[in-house]
Amino acid sequence: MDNLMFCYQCQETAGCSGCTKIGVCGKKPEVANMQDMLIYATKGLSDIASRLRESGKTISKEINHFITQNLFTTITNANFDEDSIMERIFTTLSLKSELLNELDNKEGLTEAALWEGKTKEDLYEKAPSIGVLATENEDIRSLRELIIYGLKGMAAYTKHANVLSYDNEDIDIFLQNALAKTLDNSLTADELVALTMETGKFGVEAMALLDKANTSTYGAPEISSVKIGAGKNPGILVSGHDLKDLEMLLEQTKGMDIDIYTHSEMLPANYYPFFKKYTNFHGNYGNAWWKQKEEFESFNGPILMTTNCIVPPKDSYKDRLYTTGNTGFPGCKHIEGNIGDHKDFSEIIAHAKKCPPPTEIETGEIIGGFAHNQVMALADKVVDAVKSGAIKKFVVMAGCDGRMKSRNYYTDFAKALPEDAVILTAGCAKYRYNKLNLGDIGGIPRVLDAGQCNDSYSLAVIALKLKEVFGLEDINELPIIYNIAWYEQKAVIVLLALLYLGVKNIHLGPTLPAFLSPNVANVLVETFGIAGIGSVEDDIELFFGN
Ligand code: SF4
Ligand code: SF3
Repeated sequence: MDNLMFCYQCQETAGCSGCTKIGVCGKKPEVANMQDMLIYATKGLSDIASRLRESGKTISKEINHFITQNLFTTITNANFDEDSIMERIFTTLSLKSELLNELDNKEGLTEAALWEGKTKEDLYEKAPSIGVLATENEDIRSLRELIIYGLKGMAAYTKHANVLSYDNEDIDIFLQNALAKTLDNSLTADELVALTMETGKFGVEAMALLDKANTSTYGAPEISSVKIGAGKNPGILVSGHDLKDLEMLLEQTKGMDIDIYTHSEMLPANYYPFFKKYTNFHGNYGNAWWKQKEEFESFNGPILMTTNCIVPPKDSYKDRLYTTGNTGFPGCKHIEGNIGDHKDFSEIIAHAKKCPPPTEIETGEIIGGFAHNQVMALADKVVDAVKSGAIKKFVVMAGCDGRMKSRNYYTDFAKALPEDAVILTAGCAKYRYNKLNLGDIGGIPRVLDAGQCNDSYSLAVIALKLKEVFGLEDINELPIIYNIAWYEQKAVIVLLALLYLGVKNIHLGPTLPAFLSPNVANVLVETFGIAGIGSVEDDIELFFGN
C-alpha cells in the first residue's frame, strides 16, 4: 500500500521505523504532507537567500525570523493545524518569488527554489514527491534528515532568543545555507557528516545565544523551591517553552485573583528572579507533556500552549486550550502575535474568571534552578565533595520524556543509582525522577535541575568549568556519565552540540533514532562511542561496576 505520509522525526515513530498512515503523535497525513511542503518551500527560500547573500545583498531580519519559525512550526507536537501551515507555505512562496526577482544569476537554482504553487491543489499534488523518501540513497537521506532535525531544534532555540530581541545573524546564515545544502545532490556522505558536525557547532551558538537572552532578561536562575499544589483562585496554565509569553500573561493578570501556573517545560520559569515578583505566579501543575490529557482536565481553567508539546485534546477541555506562536490545533483558539508584538491575552483571562480553581493532584514542593551560574556559585562545595569522594559520579540524564512504557527505565535507573551519584538534568525528562526525594549529599541535592531542554547548554558549561577546575585535558576524563532520553528534534540539536563539544560515550534511549541508517549509526558509534540503553541492572553495572 502506498504511504499516506512519511515521518520518522521523533522517538515514538510507528514501529521504530516511520509513521505512514497517521502519526503516533496524532498528526494526520494531510498535516504531515503540508509540513513536508513547508520544509520544501523553506529550503527553496533558503537557497535563494543564500545566493543573494553571496552576491552581496542583505536578507532582512524578518525573513530570517520567518524561516526560523517555519522550521519551528514543523517540530513534533507543535502544530496540527493544516490551515495555518498552508498559510505559511503561501507566504513562503511569495517571499521566494520576491527574492527570486532580486537574484541576477538564476543558474543552478534547485527545483525547490524555482517551484511555484498558487492553490491548495498545487500543494496536494506536489507533496507526495518531495518528502523524506524522495532521497533514495538511505545514508544520504539519513544524514540530510539528521541535519534538518538538528536545524529544527536550533530554530526553536533561536526563536526563543529572537522574541527577547536577541539575534545572531551567523546562526541564521548557517541555518539557511545548511538547509539549502540538503538539496545539493553533489554532496557526498563525508561532506554531509562534516555539515552535521557544523550543525552541532551552531547548536552550541544557538543555545549560548538563548542562555544570554534568558539570563540578561530574567536574571540568572537560582535555587528555588516550587509549589506543586493547587491554590484557591481560578488559574491559567502555561505550557511549552516561551518565557516571553509567560511574562506578558503575568503582566496582564497582575492584581487579579487569577493564579498563573507553569506546566511541563515551563517549570524552570519559577527559577528566574524576574518572575518571582509576581504574587499571582503560583507554581507548577502536573508533569511532562504526555500526561496532559488527565492534567488539563483536572486543571479546570484555560491552558496556553506557547510551543510544543500538544497532545490532541479531549473534547472535555478542548475549548479551554489556547495556542500561540508557532503552535496550532484545529478548533482551538489561537492568540496572534509575531516576534516583538504585544499579545492580548484578555480572552483567556476572561475565560479563567469563569472557571473553578484547579483540582489539587499533588502537594509539596520541588527544587530546581541549578543552571551554570548557580552551580558555579557552589563550585567550592561541589569540588570538595568530589575530592573527598562524597560525590563519585555525575549522571547527565537530560532530554525529553514520552509516553512509552520503556521510559520507566529512567525512573528505575534514577532509583538504582548509587547514593554517591548526582543527577544533572534539563528538559522534561526530569519528571521521571524529580519527585522521588533522592536526598542530598552534604547539602547538594542529588537531582540538579538546570532548566528546560535548551538549558542543557548549562550542563555543558558546568562540565567545561569542572574540567578547568580539575585541570583536565579532556572533558571525557570527568566523572560524568551521559544517559540521555530523547523524543523530539530539540534533543537532536542538543546531542549534536554535545558531540561538537567532544563529549563521548553518550547513551541515548529509550531507542535509537529511526532516521539513522545502519551506516550512519555506525559512524556515530565508532567516532563518538554513542550507544543505546540496556536493562537498568546491566547499565548500573556498566557505569558503576568495577
Ligand atoms: Fe510519527 Fe513522530 Fe512524525 Fe508524529 S512526529 S508523525 S509520531 S514520527
Ligand atoms: Fe519536552 Fe516536548 Fe522534548 Fe523541551 S516538551 S523537552 S519533549
